[in-house]
Amino acid sequence: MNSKVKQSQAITPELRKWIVDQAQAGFTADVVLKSMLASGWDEDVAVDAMETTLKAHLEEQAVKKGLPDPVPVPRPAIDQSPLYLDAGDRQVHVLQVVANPPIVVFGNVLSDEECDTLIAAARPRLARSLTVETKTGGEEINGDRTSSGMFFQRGENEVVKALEARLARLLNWPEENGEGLQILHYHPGAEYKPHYDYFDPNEPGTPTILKRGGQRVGTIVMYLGEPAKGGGTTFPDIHLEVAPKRGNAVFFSYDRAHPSTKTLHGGAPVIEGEKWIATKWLRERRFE
Ligand code: PD2
Ligand code: ZN
Repeated sequence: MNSKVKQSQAITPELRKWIVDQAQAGFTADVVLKSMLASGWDEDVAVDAMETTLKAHLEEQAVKKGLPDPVPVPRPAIDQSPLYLDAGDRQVHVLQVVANPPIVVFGNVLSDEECDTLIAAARPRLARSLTVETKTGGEEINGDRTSSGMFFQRGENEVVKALEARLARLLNWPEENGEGLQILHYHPGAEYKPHYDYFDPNEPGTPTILKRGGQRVGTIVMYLGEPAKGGGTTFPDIHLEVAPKRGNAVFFSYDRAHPSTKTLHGGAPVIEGEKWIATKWLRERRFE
């Protein structure tokens, strides 16, 4: 058969469906191929159609099987591309939006005074950062995170209270679903290697962690103190780096605990100066 005829034998969705149906009915590749040849298909085209169709189908099935169901996530009201959002006691600026993964960079989330107050209250309570250890459900020092940090209790002081109410309104997510605010301090050389903020469903400690509030479904990282160089928040899957500008914040959400959310992110090494952030992680349900 010449190449002109081959070109006319397009692999249509109907043909793909027929091939998958035959395979599911238990016919071997040989039988399906013979059947295609008998109805006039060129052998090369038929073999190629079968290979690509069945491979794509198997991948689709694997992805479907491995993916947890999506859950509702916090959503700032940005459908109509507003420049500003009313966060109750403050007009927050919408600086940049990414659709997939859902990322919003905000400006004017905190005043300079609020940033200073949070840093001053956190400084005497800093300790080398721990991360939740999903193998056991406990906490451990993590070599991927060379910052030091502390947690505020929810509503612990007036600035924390005001900020938590502001974030709940900005992100349309109940205050009670938020973990306590975490403050992190990075010196030059300190970084937070790329990671996902959700708890890995395959780790044995995760079911224990999830009993309190369910999965994390969103993160907002707020910049309290800006380094002169380095220290951006990076999203390697989409080659994005958010500048750690004081008073600004980056928000992102993940509707399933899976890398397909493309929410891998990290804190790039600080090169010069100091970086201070406040992170609020948002859970599916009340976090008590
Ligand atoms: O400091 C950051 O930019 C950063 C990067 C990745 C913070 C977090 N993750 C976090 O607090 O989860
Ligand atoms: Zn993170």
